[in-house]
Amino acid sequence: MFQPELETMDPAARKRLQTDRLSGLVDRLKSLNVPYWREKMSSVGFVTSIDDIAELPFTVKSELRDTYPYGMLTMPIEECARIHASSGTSGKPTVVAYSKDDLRVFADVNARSITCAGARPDDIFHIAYGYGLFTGGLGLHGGAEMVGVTVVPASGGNSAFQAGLLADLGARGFCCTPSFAVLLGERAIELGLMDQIKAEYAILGAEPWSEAMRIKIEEMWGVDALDIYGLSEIIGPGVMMESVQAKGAPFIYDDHFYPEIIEPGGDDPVPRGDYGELVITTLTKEAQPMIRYRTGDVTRFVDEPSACGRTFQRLDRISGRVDDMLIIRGVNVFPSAIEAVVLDDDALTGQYAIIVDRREAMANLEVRCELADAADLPQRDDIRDSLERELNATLRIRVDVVVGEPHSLPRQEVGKAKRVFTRTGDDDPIG
Ligand code: DLL
Repeated sequence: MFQPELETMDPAARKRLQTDRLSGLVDRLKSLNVPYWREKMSSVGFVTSIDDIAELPFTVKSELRDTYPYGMLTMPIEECARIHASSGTSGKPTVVAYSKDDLRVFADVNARSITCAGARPDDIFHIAYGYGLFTGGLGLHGGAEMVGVTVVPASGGNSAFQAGLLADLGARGFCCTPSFAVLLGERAIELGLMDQIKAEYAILGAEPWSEAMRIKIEEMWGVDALDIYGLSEIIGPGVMMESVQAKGAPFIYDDHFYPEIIEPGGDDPVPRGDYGELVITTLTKEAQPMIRYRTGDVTRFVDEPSACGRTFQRLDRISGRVDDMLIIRGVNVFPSAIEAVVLDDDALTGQYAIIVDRREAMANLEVRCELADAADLPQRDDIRDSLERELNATLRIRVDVVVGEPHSLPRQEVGKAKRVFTRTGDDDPIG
């Protein structure tokens, strides 16, 4: 463990720490002479227990846009140490600022996460998340330096070159998006490099992925594939992480990021263990704290102690975003549920695209995938029929499946995988 005392803290002691941190944060925010915080905190009283958090107002993403770029800062921008940003869908990016201490916490939680995956200081660690305004590259990088590994700051893209680096430089661990891990694996196999690659763990996140995808990546690479979650508004990567001993239910580092789960679209908590929207309060962020930030990500609490001894609260891996949930003829469908079925079929590569066909009043769902081996082309119709049956049974709606030839679907070299496309006209949305 990177910070064993903090990571195995007795839950009652951690609750006292959370209360102290929240009450200190609320006092500080109430005393600020910043218009955004004056208004946000105007009706907030003093906090005497972490459970008082339910009385605080929520924060939503549009507030970051409305106060662009620096309206939510609690300190002058000149005193901040770094800025990151995520590209917005409507023009302006979402800007987030870090103080020096925020960067130390950012590095700490990523060092915890890399250690959770089994990293040791003598490892070579390959970072294939984008460096730059995106938090992935620099976030994992700061953590990796704290652990003391030798960092290969490869950044995103250029999969063939990166496969060569992994083979030549001897990385024991690497990190990237799960979709890039598949692309990189395909390249390594095509180039005959897989046998030379000695990686033992992969730290994957920044986009939703399924348990079936984990199995595929673990088999492809011979690694432990572990889920890391985070978002720029809260800090970046390192908000949640799985440990090797406790796959399936990542920890949320709740000494820094306090979680609640509420009804999607509503304001009340769901019963403990039910799925809902993850809401996070930053207990230690200085430059740009977030009070009850509605992440839009769907998960649930998993109240099982972990074999690794860490005592943070655990959550289910993120099933998707509230706004990515497709509603097809009244049935709620998460893209990750489709992914799980597609990946279960060994005849397919695991690449897929979901097309929501809205040309008629009732939306139709089409799933495109591709054969792993051209030798299976004569069986293509049987493979399609069996996948349609599986998808119908799992999702309880009719799905049209198209099985393409090997490599017929586009691969994405950089950024988060786009899996869902909408069809409104006659053009093919995937092009
Ligand atoms: O994606 C930070 C990050 C970098 C996380 C590297 C993990 C690894 P944003 O660009 O702000 O930050 O996007 C955050 O991505 O609200 C989720 O919807 C999604 N997301 C991130 N990690 C996961 C994950 C980074 N492990 C948004 N599983 C979040 C599912 C994830 N979704």
